[in-house]
Amino acid sequence: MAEHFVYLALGTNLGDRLANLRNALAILPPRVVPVQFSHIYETEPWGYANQPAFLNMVIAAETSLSPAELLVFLQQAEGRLGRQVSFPNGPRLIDLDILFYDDWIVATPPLVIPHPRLHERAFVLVPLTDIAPDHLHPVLGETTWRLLQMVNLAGIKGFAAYV
Ligand code: PH2
Ligand code: MG
Ligand code: MG
Repeated sequence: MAEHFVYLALGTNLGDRLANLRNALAILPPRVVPVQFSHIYETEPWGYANQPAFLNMVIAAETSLSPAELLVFLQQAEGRLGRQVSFPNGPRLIDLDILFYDDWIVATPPLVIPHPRLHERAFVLVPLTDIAPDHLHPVLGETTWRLLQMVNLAGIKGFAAYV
């Protein structure tokens, strides 16, 4: 029984980006079972400008893994999908980040939930608003929709309705 409900962010800016998203969604089950999918957005790189545009999306998923197990599982999935070591905010074949884990607050780096920068990032908040506009951020006490009002939406374009 999958008793936990999580939101995950997917990002990719190398190779066949749409295929990278599809492949990521395909290898998550059965440990992590996607149940809701945002649209897909093409987004200007944030943090380090000199790299290709990203595709970003957000999913909701069910899992029995603990937060620490989920982090390891996602890192292993990134490796199986072919991700090479890069630098912070640098180009990546696939990035799988935990945004929320139920309404838990976890602060044991490298495991920090909610994701510490999600509220600053339009490339996360726009797709998260597709599937969870009323979700309350357990630390900030704001809904996704309210957080979205506070970020700059420049550089975020719709790319595809569905993977
Ligand atoms: N991920 C980063 C750094 N910068 N920029 C965009 N547009 N999308 C991302 O997913 C992204 C980024 C680090 O994980
Ligand atoms: Mg990331
Ligand atoms: Mg990551």
